[in-house]
Amino acid sequence: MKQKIEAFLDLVRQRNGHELEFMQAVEEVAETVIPYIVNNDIYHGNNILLRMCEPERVISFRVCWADDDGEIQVNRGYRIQMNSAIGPYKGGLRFHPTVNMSILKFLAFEQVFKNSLTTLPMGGGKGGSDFNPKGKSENEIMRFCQAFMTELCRHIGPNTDIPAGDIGVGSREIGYLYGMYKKLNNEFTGVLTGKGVTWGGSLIRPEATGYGTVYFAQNMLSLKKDSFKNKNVVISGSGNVAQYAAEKAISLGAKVLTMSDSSGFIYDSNGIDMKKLEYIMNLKNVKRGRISEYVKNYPKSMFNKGEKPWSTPCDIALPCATQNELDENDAKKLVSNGCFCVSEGANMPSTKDAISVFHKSKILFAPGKASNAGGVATSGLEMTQNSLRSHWSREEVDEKLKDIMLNIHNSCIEYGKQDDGYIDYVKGANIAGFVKVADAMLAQGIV
Ligand code: NDP
Ligand code: 2IT
Repeated sequence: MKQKIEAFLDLVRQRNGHELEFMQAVEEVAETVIPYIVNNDIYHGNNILLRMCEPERVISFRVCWADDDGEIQVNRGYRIQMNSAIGPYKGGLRFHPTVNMSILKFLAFEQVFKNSLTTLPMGGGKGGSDFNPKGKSENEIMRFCQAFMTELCRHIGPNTDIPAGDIGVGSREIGYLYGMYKKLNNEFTGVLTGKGVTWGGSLIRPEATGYGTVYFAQNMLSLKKDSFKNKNVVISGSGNVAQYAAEKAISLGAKVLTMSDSSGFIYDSNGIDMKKLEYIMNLKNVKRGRISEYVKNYPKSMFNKGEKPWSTPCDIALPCATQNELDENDAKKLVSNGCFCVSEGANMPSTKDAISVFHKSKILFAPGKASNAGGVATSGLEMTQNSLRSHWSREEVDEKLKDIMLNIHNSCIEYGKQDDGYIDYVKGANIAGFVKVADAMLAQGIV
């Protein structure tokens, strides 16, 4: 089996060896899915996984815009249309200086499996730009979004490819992107998700990724007859996903001890309560400030410059910032300090070696493609509401989100339960995500 996996990875490496994040995502899937393919005749010999590793289409384009000083700036824009076997391409846009082909291909690849897990008819895609929104004026953000959309608009559409937010792209950016799409195409359609509620957005979409990450953790905990009540929770990030993961954890009776950004983490031994979280939301979403400012307002807390929160003793860890933010040593620290449940809000935040530590320690570990799928699932619900030209209540959407997260959890158990009863959620998510896409690809022939 090892040889088969290596032979497959060698083939993918020949084309993509320089794309480290993409190869990391492919390796994890290959190691769990190839043994399944080998034992299932209908998939064997059809090179389905190899086909899934090659994007159906990659679009790369120039984005020119003028900054507030009149200087002309040049950025690079991308859209990876990875797989459309089960629905139109669907996935977020990331604006961050580190964005490159490898990062977007890893995200698009993960998205294919994630979207399949949601049970909704969505293919996988991802896009973005190396544009850095930090320190830009409101007008610069708007002009960049407009310039980006003047090219992207030719490649997307409500039945073709439906982008949404990701790092650096929130409701403000979706607004500017949508406005430009509408102007260029002269149509009001559900071409983007994460829209404002007064113009086609869904209630709960902003909350959905963070809430879903906590719902997934709740499902894992319930197997051990446990819950969030009185648990110490460590969270990384302080953006969209981290904020609503914190809100849900607090509302379930947990004590949230940390949040972070790329400059360091804050530790509040008394717990970040709803009022303090409101301060963080205002700081990050309105003032666009740094998490270090928290300690000025709450002097009993601490800011740990340049550090990650994983050495903080806790019961539950929710990595909600970015890829590869939690390595082997971090995982060892978490486990030795008593952490027994990790639910990923970010995409691929744990390195391969970190996941090995979690698996060897037999703690509850949920990979992002399962546990953060609530965001894209609620995007799928936004698409449905747009098609129906209707609008569901908060309660209705939240119930559907809870149901979807429970379904994903059950799929992981179906394909990931080991002989000793331990649930390998990585294996479960990868195989369950693969099966639906593979069946559709087989039915649709060699295209
Ligand atoms: P935001 O832009 O709202 O927030 C990102 C947060 O992560 C910020 O606190 C940011 O800090 C921090 N961060 C970003 N890059 C780094 C880095 N290199 N090192 C340390 N911290 C970093 O993004 P989201 O909350 O939307 O996304 C967070 C994660 O969740 C990403 O992995 C994303 O792909 C994933 N995700 C998002 C979904 C969504 O619906 N938004 C859905 C599913 C997954 P700083 O401000 O300093 O950059
Ligand atoms: O990684 C993700 O799932 C997202 N950024 C959300 C994608 C979406 O289309 O809502």
